[in-house]
Amino acid sequence: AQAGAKQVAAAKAAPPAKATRAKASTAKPAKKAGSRSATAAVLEAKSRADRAAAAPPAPGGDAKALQLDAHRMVKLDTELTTDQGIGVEDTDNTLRAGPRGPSLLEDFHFREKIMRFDHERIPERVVHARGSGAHGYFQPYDTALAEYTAARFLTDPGTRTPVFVRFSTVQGSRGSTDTPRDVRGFAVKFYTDQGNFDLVGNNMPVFFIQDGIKFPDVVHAVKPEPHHEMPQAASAHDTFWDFVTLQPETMHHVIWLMSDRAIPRSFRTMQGFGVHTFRLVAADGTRTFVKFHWTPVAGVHSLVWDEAQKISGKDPDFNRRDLWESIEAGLYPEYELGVQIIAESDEFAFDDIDLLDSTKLVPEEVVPVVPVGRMVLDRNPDNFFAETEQVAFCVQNIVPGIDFTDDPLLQARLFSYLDTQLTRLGGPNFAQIPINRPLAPVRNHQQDGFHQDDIPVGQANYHPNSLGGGCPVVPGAGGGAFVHTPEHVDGIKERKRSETFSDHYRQATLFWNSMAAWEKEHIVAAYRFELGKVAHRHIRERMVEHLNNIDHQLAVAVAAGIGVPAPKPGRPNHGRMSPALSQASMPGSTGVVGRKVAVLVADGVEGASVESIQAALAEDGAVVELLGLVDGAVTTAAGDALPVTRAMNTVASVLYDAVVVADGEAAVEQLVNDGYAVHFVAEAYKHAKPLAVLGVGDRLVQAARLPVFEASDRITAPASKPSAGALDGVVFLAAGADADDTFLTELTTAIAAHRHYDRPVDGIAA
Ligand code: HDD
Repeated sequence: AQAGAKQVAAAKAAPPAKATRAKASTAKPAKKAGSRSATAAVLEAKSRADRAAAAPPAPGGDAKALQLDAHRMVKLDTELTTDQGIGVEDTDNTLRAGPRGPSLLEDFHFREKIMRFDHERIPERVVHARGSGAHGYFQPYDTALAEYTAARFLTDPGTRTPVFVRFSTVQGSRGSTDTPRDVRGFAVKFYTDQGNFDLVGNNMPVFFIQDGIKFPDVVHAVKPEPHHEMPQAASAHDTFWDFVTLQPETMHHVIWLMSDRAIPRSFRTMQGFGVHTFRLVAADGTRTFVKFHWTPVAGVHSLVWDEAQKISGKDPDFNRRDLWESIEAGLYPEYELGVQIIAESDEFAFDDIDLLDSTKLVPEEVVPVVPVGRMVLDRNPDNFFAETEQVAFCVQNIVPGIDFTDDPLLQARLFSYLDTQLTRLGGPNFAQIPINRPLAPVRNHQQDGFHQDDIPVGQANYHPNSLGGGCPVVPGAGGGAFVHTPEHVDGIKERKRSETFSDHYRQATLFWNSMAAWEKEHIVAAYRFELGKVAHRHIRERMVEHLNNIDHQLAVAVAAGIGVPAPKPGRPNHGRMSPALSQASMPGSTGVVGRKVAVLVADGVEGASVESIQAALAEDGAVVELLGLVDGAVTTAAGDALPVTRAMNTVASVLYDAVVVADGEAAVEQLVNDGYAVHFVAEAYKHAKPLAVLGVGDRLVQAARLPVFEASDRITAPASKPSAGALDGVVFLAAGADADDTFLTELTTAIAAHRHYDRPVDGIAA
């Protein structure tokens, strides 16, 4: 693990590499094709050109990309055909009896084109319908896990296993927004040389329910209500809170849902968890329990709720765009895989934790998370539908060296994922869809069904056979096959929950106790918001009773916001904490990489300070955009043209991580007189974002009536600025001064800290 940690440090120190794989559209145009066979040649050449343009393949890492090559359809420099490969004469006019006459049934091109269009949609996922995917690779740091598992992809540091990851929201439909208060899916498909391993996790380490038979109930309750199909992408409604208040096992997950974990800033800045306890199985058959954790190197960062709601309107694709643009810019999202390893003999060693109960976590302070490898997402899909929509994650997909446990939630999932793909992807051959195809060879006697894409050759389609040479041969335990862990099973057949699953509050209390003050404030506000949308008073009251079992102060604070009488003191708080549960414990190590900074400019701006800040931040990996009152360019005080990235009114402060207000008398005067600019600054401040105020730019900050100017020294002497921390993330540069190293360090420190929640924000008009 130590060696692993060193490698992480080295990897972090290295600057992010640029995307190397050439896109199809950048391949050199080939000679114009004159016939069908020439078209095929062009396609083949394109595919080759793509491959040639790609970086020298890393061992294993690009294997999936090469496999997908065979399926890529490149349209550049080709001619339009029907699905049968027949050249099309005209695709703009139907075949008619005269220019004004009736259309003819004979028009096979028209009928095929419309038929294909009519059937473009497939059923969306019943949950996790909205998602975004990316390709990448996983590489273990060292061989440390070999003691515990026979899974080669986890133990051979020389192998980069290709992965496809899909992040998702749970409640909303495919066309909903990226930033509701919701759990996020974090599903990873490892294309290992021993077959596909799917780790289908979430960004929270626990789940709502303990037994999968309750999954339809919790999903029905949270989804839009059946009579009017409202609300979309929200849990703030009666049926959800009716269900959870009647099913107290949900309480631990619900408090996570009320925390900022439910509104991640980016897929790059959220954790992932396998949730269940799985098993690792060593080559000699030794078994241990394991819990999987993904930790983003960029830290765990979230939005604030007001901001999240506004983003839903300003840019519903906020997280999706961020993932796509980061990868295009070569700022590859990266996550460290960590494991909590628990000896089988310790199964019952934990006070009030049953390892088979997915509503419980094992605190890191009790069992440390050992880093074992890293995952880098370095390539966007070529086609959303073909890859991100058609990828089929199945919890049942595991490889030798990993095994399941008897967690009743996990056991139910083993059925559900395979089953749901039949409807979603139209038949049993979905594993043949390119994105789902394993890299390991597939040979068996499964056959036929809708969309069979392979052509099985030979007479024998059964086992045992002699007509097909006895093939495929069953490799058996000694031949590297998956062998289910031998386990003694003994019990009475009954529908009964274990007594060890019966505590529903103590870990919710642990979570609450572990939060920083600002996290607690956000949790109280979230409960108030959600319950404030619940029309039935008895449901609100029931929830306050549950909260009282978690923490009395929490219950009182929530009750005061939702018109429910404060409860009498309930169960005493056990006082235990797990500091690792707080987001504050995971600031990340990548500084300002990938942070989006808006610089507000107008004609008359002091160009020098803007340009040096722009260059310095870009150098550190931030994405800097100059926002003008209109698009085009502004003229600096020195008379130069400074191009702006876009007009301010096409975006909003909620789409940025930090704001810089430029210097320049004339420029600032225009900004002060522009309501949108004033609002931009006020809103960014309210959302606890870092602000840099250059020279007379402080007038815009004053116009926004930010409390940072209540202290008179801050108004009169911004040049004698104290440290960034002392001003809660607001840094000043004196008029006409150079953006020197001290200033830039203050600014980058403030941006790297992400948010400055300790600042006063009451009464900010934004
Ligand atoms: Fe599930 C999708 C995560 C419990 C049934 N689930 C789905 C996805 C994720 C999760 C990330 C989206 C995969 C993708 O991107 O395609 N689900 C979880 C986690 C759970 C969990 C972390 C608890 C630990 N799920 C769960 C249960 C059941 C399901 C208990 C049913 C008994 N989940 C499904 C599903 C979905 C699904 C209906 C919908 C689409 C799909 O599978 O492919 O089968």
